Amino acid sequence: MVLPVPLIRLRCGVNSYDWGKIGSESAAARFAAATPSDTLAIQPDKPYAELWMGTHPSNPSRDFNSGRTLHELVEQNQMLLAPSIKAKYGTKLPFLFKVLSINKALSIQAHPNKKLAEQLHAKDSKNYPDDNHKPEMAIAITDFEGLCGFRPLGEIAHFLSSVSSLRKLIGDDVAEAFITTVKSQEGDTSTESTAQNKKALQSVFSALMKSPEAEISLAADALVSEAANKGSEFADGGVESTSGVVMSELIVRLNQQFPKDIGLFVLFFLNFVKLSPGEALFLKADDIHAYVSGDIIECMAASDNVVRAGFTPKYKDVQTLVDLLTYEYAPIEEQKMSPTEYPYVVLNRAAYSSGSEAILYDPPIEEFSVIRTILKGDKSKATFDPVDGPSVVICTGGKGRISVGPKSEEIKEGYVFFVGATAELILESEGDQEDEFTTFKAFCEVEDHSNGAQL
Ligand code: 9C2
Ligand code: ZN
Repeated sequence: MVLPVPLIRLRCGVNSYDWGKIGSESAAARFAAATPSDTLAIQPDKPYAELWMGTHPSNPSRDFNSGRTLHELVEQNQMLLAPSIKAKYGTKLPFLFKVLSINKALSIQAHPNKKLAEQLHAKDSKNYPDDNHKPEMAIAITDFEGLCGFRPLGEIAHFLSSVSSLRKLIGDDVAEAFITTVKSQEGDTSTESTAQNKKALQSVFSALMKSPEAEISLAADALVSEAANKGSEFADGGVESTSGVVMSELIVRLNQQFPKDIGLFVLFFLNFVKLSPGEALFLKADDIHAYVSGDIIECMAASDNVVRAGFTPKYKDVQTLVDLLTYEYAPIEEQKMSPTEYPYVVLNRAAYSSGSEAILYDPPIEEFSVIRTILKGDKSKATFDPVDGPSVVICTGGKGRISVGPKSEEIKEGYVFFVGATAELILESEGDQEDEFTTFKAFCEVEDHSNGAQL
């Protein structure tokens, strides 16, 4: 029997969460609309949040030609996944690949680890649809802002001392106890000291999150006027790591999106981060975060479990969130990724001379890695060594051709392709000197793909 060439153009669905960018402003919507479908005509007033690429049942991708789901295809031709992937993850993609277009803040959230995901799913499958963990990686494709991980504790202590509405909401005693602990542990990096700090952080953060609704509302009014009146003098000028944003402006902006929300106070606890296109963050299970603006590529283990506690009209589960967090704290630099040149690709002469590149984002988990390839000018070509697992490729700009063996197709902004295991993939740019044909390729291999041991 002759097997079909494992290059399948996909049609992918976009969802309409409240926080998505509106109409054609949304890259997620534009990318989805690049592939003709009976069901998607972009409406100018509607938010479009996330394009999903994968086999997750909530929004499954389909073969553009036959209309069959990718899940059906890989179930019926399991060689598309590779035996090692099937043995570990079953007959579905281990990862879910997305494009997010963020107009207003996503919920303050964390994703449960595997064990907790199993428990939550067994208890409440409506709100926790998967029994899987969801470590995730975000790569900016436009300028991006987000909140990510707990700040260094000295910064939180600074805000507790200098922002009167925050201190009042939390209570003087709790705030003072935290400040005293942090000061007494200063400079001590021993395990015991870190454990004490984490405990103090948990107490103060839980106290905040469990504040009664009426008190939050009053304190938020006070906070917003404090911010508006003091401007750049707010919080005694803030802290160094927040220099990329004026805290008072952020508070006023987010209050317009979510008036009187508890999330306004969570800002004092989380690192604020700006990413330029190509910069990336990795969030392991149980890391707190909330994205604020921009367009990103997201890749995650195949799961849609989100524990939310603020900035959202969706279901909140504050107790679960405060219980699951690990209360690790660190400067944001520690959560940023350092992509490296991808070694298992051959660039042709045109690609080399035009400064084209393929870089690898390789998080410390097995379910996925992502390669960003930028091919500049005309006829720049990248030939990727086969990987022993499935890949999904999306083009976010420019145009060119994508080929596997004898099959070669046009690819341009928004086009998405599935590439089966062990296929040699070729990308080639078409265009003018200044054009950049940009693709992101998510893939999974069970063995270590970062040092090439099995290749
Ligand atoms: O889909 C988000 C969606 O949880 N990003 O945000 O709608 O729950 O606020 P809401 C999820 C996305 O993949 C994500 O986890 N950090
Ligand atoms: Zn998330």
